[in-house]
Amino acid sequence: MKRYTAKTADPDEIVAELLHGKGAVLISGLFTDEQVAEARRIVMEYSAEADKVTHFQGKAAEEGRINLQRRVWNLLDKGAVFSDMATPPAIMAILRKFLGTEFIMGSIAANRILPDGPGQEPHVDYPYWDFYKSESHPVGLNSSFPMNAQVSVLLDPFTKESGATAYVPGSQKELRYPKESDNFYDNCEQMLGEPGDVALFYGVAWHCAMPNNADHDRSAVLINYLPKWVKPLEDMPAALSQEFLDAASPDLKQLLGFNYPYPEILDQAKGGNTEGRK
Ligand SMILES: O=C(O)CCC(=O)C(=O)O
Ligand SMILES: [Fe+2]
Repeated sequence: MKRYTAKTADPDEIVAELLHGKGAVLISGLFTDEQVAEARRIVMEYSAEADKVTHFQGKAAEEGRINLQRRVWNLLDKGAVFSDMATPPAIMAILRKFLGTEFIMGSIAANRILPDGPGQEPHVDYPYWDFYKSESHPVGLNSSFPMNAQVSVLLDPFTKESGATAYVPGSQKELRYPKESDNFYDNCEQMLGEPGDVALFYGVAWHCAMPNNADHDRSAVLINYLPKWVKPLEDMPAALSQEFLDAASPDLKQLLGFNYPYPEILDQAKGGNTEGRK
């Protein structure tokens, strides 16, 4: 996986790497230690109990260990630091090229895997996440243009031992769900990094969290980005207060879909409503 800093993260080079190269890059230096510590503190607090829906549990569900993988959803509501994590200028510049200038956010959640916690099953991410039912998607759909970008902001050391996200380099070039014969575990690399690093990847690359065999937690903020016309996974505007929405920065308003507010009742629209919701 190629490594960049905010200064060296050239958008054209990274877009090419996501589409035609390995499908994932690492970018360091986008957040301060204080921001990372604050985000981690909030994630730990909200995940003290295991009660939230999570995905791609694989064998862990059968083994009854799903309580060792925990989610915290709707992070924008849980601390101002997450608004900053969603909109670093270097990421915004790359994603404007990758997903189109008016791209949106589909979800911002944390994934915490406790010591001895299980890995996930290899998968692809939203909106392709149920591509094992490929017939439920349009005929001929392929990964030549992206309908997804994933950011993981690492909150703990991501090492082999702690279960850093694994992915198969190049697998983003063919859109399909991974299967047994792909020998995922023989062909994968891991997204190794330090707290505060960002792993940016094209979520059609086959990937999964790996088991946490370290003696510490392994958490990350997972942000899903989409082109403006893909239906987001989390209904963030509905889950946030009017006060939050009114105070949101222009970048955040874009990510929340205010710049492209469809569907609308066009019978009642006063024409050209591209300025956001009331
Ligand atoms: O936490 C990780 O390492 C990856 C999580 C992931 O891929 C997902 O939940 O979709
Ligand atoms: Fe995923």
